[in-house]
Formats: sequence, C-alpha cells, structure tokens
Amino acid sequence: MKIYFAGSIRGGRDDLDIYIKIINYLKNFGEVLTEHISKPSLTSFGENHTTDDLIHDRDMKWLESCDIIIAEVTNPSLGVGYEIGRAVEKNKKIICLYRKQTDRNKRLSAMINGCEDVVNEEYDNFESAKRIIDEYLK
Ligand code: 6IA
Repeated sequence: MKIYFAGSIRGGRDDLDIYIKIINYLKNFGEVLTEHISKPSLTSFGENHTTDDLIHDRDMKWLESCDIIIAEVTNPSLGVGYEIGRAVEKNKKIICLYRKQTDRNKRLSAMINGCEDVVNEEYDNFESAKRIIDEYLK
C-alpha cells in the first residue's frame, strides 16, 4: 500500500515529533511516499537544493499514485489543505488526524471538518492516533 502522509512544513514545525511517530507507525502498513516530512532538517526555512515547482510537481505525482492520504492537520498548513483538496478531486481516501486542543479558539478549519469526502478523526495522543490508523489501515 502506498501511503501519502501530509503534515505542516512552512506552516510550522511544532508537531514534528508526532509526525515522526506517525510516519514510523505507518511504515508497518506500506510505503510512506512522503517520509521526508519527518526529517528534522526540513525546516520551515527550506530545502535549498530544489525549487518550489519541483516540490509541487513531485508531490502531485505521489498524491496521484497513492492509495490513501493520512494528514495530520492540527497545525494549520496551506500546503496540507491544498493537498487534501486536490486529493478529494482525485477521489482518494483521506483520513485527517486532529489532536484535541485545550484552546477553544484553535479549531480545525470548517473546510476540512465540514468536507464529507474526508474522514475526520480527533485524537489525544500517539496511542489513540495508532488506534485510528489501525482502524482504517488494518
Ligand atoms: O504549506 P506547507 O509547507 O506547511 O505544506 C506542507 C505540505 O506540502 C506537506 O504535506 C508536503 O507534502 C508538502 N510540501 C511542502 N514543502 C515540501 C517539501 N519541501 N518537500 C516535500 N513536500 C513538501 C520543501 C521544503 C520547503 C521548506 C522549502
């Protein structure tokens, strides 16, 4: 199974630790096409040896070829939102994982939460994220 993991890069890297754990867990179920998202060296300042055009076109090819998208959507990211929208157009299976927030002002975008073509799941911690992943990937 080809898995496309989406997580914030220029939107901010505060959730990198949970991305690393999720990506490592996803590897039990198949090939994670976007493993680089878990690289600490990939900062919000950038990767110098490539261009945005190449990044976009490569990611769109991976999105096209994947069987499922797992998006960690707690940290808002334009790129992740764009990927989800493009994946909906391509009739892909999309699971969004959103970590419950104590700050009531921080809520998942209605454009994701209200999209009936996306499975939206809230989780508390990595253990509960694993249970959700098991439910959809096993
Ligand atoms: O807007 P964001 O940067 O937060 O968007 C993050 C999403 O877009 C991720 O799910 C990735 O799939 C994709 N993406 C954005 N930038 C890259 C990238 N390198 N390499 C691969 N996928 C990317 C660019 C690094 C950048 C800081 C120059």
